[in-house]
Amino acid sequence: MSDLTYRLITAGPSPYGRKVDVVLHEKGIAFERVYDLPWAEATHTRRHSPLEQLPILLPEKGEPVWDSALIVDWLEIMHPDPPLMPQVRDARIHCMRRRTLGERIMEIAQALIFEVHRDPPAEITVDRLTRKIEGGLSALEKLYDHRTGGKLECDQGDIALATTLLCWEFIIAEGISPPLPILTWRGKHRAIDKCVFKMEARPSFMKTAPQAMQVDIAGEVAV
Ligand SMILES: N[C@@H](CCC(=O)N[C@@H](CS)C(=O)NCC(=O)O)C(=O)O
Repeated sequence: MSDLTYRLITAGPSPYGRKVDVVLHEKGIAFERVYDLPWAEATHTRRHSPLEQLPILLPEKGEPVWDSALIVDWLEIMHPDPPLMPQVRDARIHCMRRRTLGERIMEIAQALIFEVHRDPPAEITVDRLTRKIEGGLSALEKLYDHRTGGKLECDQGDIALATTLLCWEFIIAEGISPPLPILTWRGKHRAIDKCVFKMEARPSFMKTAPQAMQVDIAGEVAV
């Protein structure tokens, strides 16, 4: 355990927040979670992030760190042990590719869900976004077929992929997203399934299951 303490501004269902939460757990870093809602009047997010987005990591001393990818990189520099990024060049690049795909398909899925909620959705946009996710998943399947993660049991690529896919499962179960075929991934990609199956059994994933948030009229949140 490190003796530095942190606050993590996050939201119960946020896959980006969960990614950081998992990294903090994997590295054994003490922290306190603060739940927030970025678009509420009383939000804390606006005070700490120029992008008005969570997650935000607040170190005891020093500047807030915002954006999940930057937070994960920052934590890797500040708390290198245990490493979540391979040291050896090829394994490192492999991990960076997997992490980028895992993160981007989450963002594209978010755009797709917004689009299908529009009345009426633009079919051309839905098709394009669906194709991008399909492309991302097949690229990930190929990479996972030849995963060269070095000696690490769990790396940043695995965490990005699993937090994204488990988020899709959660938001479909909660009725936040319709069960779009492209987002119902389980059982369709052998190597991806294997990775997520392994990740969700880790204590860091078991302790950070996504949660629905209740929002009160003043925009304050409780879990
Ligand atoms: N690229 C950002 C995306 C974060 C993000 O989209 N967070 C959502 C909550 S899950 C948010 O704060 N949305 C409010 C907004 O975009 O204004 C990251 O990885 O941290």
